[in-house]
Amino acid sequence: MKNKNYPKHSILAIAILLTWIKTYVVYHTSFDMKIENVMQQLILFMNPLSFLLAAYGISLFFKSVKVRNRYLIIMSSILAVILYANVAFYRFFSDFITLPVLFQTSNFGDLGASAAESIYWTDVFYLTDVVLLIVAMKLLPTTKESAIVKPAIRRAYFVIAAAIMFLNLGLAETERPQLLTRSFDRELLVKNIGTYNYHIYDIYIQSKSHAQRALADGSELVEVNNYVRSNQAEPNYEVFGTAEGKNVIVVSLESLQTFVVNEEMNGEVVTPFLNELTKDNDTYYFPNFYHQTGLGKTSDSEFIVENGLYPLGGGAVFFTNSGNTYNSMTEKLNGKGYFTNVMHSNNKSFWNRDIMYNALDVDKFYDVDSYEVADGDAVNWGLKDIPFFKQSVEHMTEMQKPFYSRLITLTNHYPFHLDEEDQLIPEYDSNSGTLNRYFQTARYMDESVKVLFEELKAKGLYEDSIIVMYGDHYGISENHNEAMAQYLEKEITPFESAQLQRVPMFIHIPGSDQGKVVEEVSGQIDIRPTLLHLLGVETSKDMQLGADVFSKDHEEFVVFRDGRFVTDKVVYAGNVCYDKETGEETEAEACAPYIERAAEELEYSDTIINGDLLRFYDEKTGNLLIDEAAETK
Ligand code: GP9
Ligand code: MN
Repeated sequence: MKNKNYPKHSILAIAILLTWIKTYVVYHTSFDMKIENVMQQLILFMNPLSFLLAAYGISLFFKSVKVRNRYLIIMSSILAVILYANVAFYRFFSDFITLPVLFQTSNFGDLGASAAESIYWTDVFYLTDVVLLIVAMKLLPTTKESAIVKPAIRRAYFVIAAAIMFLNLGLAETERPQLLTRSFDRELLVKNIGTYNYHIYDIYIQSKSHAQRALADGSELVEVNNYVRSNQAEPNYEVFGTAEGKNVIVVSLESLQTFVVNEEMNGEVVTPFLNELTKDNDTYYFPNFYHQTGLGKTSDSEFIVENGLYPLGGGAVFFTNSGNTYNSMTEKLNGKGYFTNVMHSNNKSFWNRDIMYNALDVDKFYDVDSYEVADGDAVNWGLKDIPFFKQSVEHMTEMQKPFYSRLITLTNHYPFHLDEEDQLIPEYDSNSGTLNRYFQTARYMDESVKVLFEELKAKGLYEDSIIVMYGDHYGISENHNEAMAQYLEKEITPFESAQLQRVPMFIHIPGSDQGKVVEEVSGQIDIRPTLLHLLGVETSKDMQLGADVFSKDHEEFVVFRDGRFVTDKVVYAGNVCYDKETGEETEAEACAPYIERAAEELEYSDTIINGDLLRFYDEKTGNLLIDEAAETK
């Protein structure tokens, strides 16, 4: 055969094509990825390409044909192993590999046992591309000439690889905005940027937090500890322990904001059941309660509630710091003999929950696989809230008592679609379809909460439980300000935007007869100490930043993740100080003392998380586990 019929680098093209096609086939045959439209299919198809071009393209730097070929074979083998490792892992865990999982020794028991069962002899097919590549090398005529290409050509090659990568990222960004800043879900990442790029991204995120962790030696805790101890709020012993020994049911109300509670939309009551609760004898209702989440949305709210710390400013802490030591509310309740669990009918890797819940010490995660999703029972992001609550209560009947269950709802989620039979009120009539539908889904959420209460009563669980419910974060973003202004009949200033971050919070203690509307300005960060104190659990040694809302020491000062804050007198937003009463701009001095404190609080929280400092803290004794040298540093 004559050499010149073949371009010098046919073998490179063959290597790329083989692995590309194999990867795409594996996506479809070995992983269960939901592809919803042609665009997603296209992204899935193209996503291995940019990485393969770059990885195999390194061969263009080798002079010798032999070395180049060897490189291609080694690279193709490495990629085959990586992909196959994911396939085997997925068979058992229905998840893609992420670094912390490999470092979590507790997983290894499972891994070892499952490895054997997850491997079949037919798996040799995962090496098809490597084998074909070797065959192709044998068949193609070998050339004696140098394999090296002109730098200009090489440059052009890598420019094309980069261009494909940006095209891929661009398409992914239109399909799923903020994918890389927020992470969301491993499945979404793999679907959008591809397995290989996903691993690089994972290594980047994990090594960043590992580096920060390595730099910390615990000495930072001295200052943080002083701050936390000096802001400590003594429990109010009239309320302390009033729910001791009860089952704890904490419900995350997806995207529910306070502006719909006790309000109407075109004459329709939006949340009739919750409205009743606000006046109920057994319910504390908090109308001036704010969410404090960042990019991690629902997961951030979970993080706050569990740890009494702020989430991180960049990225979802559930992803970036899932390997940390925490002293979660779950861990404390485990210590009190509770069976702790989370119930959420979604893919378990969403928000990295499956990994993070290990760090939070959750006994069991009832994910989508614990639910039956019958035809017509799913909308938006998954199982509708009513069947979700029904099945969750069913699970509760079988739980060891007392239990602590966190239930995460899903139906009232952007883009707020509902099946016709679930639309209990008409849409609103603004120029924002999102806001228009929001009232309907909020109404559905209200109905579902009513069902939750009914089911708990029917199953005899109600009397022995305390039910805490909170809105996880806003549902209507500032993109809908115009429509929002129409509904509220006022202009949406930065002051109003901050006030729209109010989410409802309810603490319902059956038979308590203590219910009232608590006007105190408070936030999600206060839930942990408040709830633990109601359960009669001390928190005086805990490294948490919130305070018990029933305590006389509770300060009316809520810091948002982005530095805005609210007190009983002022709202600080858009670098402007507003009078809380009038919403008018007021003199800067009124906010000045708090600006620094808000920054300080966020910084202390970040320091704890980034440095993984709770590993240097003994929450039983309150001792700092650091040597004196570090302490005086
Ligand atoms: C996903 C659900 C919604 O499992 O919790 O997440 P969100 O988008 O609201 O953060
Ligand atoms: Mn949410």
